[in-house]
Amino acid sequence: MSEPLTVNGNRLVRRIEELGQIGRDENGTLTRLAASDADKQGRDALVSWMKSIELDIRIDRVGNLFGIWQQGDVSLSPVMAGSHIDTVINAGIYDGCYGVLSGLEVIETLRESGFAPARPIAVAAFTGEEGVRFAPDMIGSLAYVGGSSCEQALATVGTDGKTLGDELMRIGYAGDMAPGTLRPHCYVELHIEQGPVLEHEGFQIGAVESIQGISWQRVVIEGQANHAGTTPMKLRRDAGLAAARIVTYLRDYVGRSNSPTVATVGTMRFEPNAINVIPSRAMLTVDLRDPDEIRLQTGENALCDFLSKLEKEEGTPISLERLARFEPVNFDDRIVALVEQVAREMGLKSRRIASGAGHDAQMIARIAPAAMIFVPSINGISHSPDEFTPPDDLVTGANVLLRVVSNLVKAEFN
Ligand code: HGY
Ligand code: MN
Ligand code: MN
Repeated sequence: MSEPLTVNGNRLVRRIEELGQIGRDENGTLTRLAASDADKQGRDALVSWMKSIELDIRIDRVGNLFGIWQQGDVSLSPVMAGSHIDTVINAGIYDGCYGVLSGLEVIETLRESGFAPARPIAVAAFTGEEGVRFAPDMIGSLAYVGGSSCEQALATVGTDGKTLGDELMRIGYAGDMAPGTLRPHCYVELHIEQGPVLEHEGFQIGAVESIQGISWQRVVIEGQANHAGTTPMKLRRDAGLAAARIVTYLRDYVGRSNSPTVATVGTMRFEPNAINVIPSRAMLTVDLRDPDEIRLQTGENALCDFLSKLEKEEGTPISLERLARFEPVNFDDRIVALVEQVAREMGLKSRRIASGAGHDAQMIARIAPAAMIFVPSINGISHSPDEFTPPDDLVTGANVLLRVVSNLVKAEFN
């Protein structure tokens, strides 16, 4: 019996590490924000790898990048594997990149093996999944599935005041294809878990069946600048104090709710940001997530009520701006079951798992059967330079993706 087909693990790991070097500063910090110069360099590297295996390269108007292996009946929609190659600030090298490069590796391996798929197979790198520079997160895949208009996405102003459209033009990745033109037959995203469950429980593969809901909001608090030494405490309108009360309120709220709800204040800025001036303004962001939509809404309402109380107590008018809002998503159980079956056939320990992190698959699930495959993250760490998954686990996950994709090429989803 011939050996089962496997990916070229060395080639995959080498490319992950090579891409992981693009976007490092003089201190070795890795940051490849959407539509930045570093993102351009990363995209250029990906395009050159796609060209080396003669993929049909397509770029849509919001910069979503596709490499299509035009095989079989090219009038049929492709089986698609993908993720993103933009990163957070001071990132690790696996989040997103692993799924894109594994999708490329699967196509390259199938092509080298003489496999003749009945339909095309595509690999996708979606624009701005992280949302750090241009909110919301998944801005590219959201436009791709029609969750926002193309114009809306391109007009989005980044944290540096530039628009996504101008920046994509500047880096040469403003394509002409309307987002969504290339619809997938089905979609599978291979990703690191970014959490502690698989490692802690000793599983090699996660068959991801759902993603929790996400709520991102920006809070602006108006106080009054005044002298830190002469202003009595009871006469202050201290935007900094109000901001601090929001952080502790969220921690207390989640603690009391006794639920899997999570809340994060990841950014906070004071004006004028001087040691001896009472902050006249505070800007912060709230990232609230919950697997249950009703509980997520309850959390948002509780925060809103607290802010109304807070602005009266502190005399600091507060405004709220929505940056992102995605409901929880359940993946296609046929593909989830296929991931489990493939893991079983390969003698791998797998479990079904929910994703705490958002992913492009959360958007693609709106237009096509979709699911995800997780591999363990060491110490559950991600969005950090300490993010790590051993090469053997990376290759194992890519071999699961290889078999899942090979099966999906024949699958009919009616
Ligand atoms: O924030 C997230 O969950 C994803 O990493 N963009
Ligand atoms: Mn990701
Ligand atoms: Mn991420």
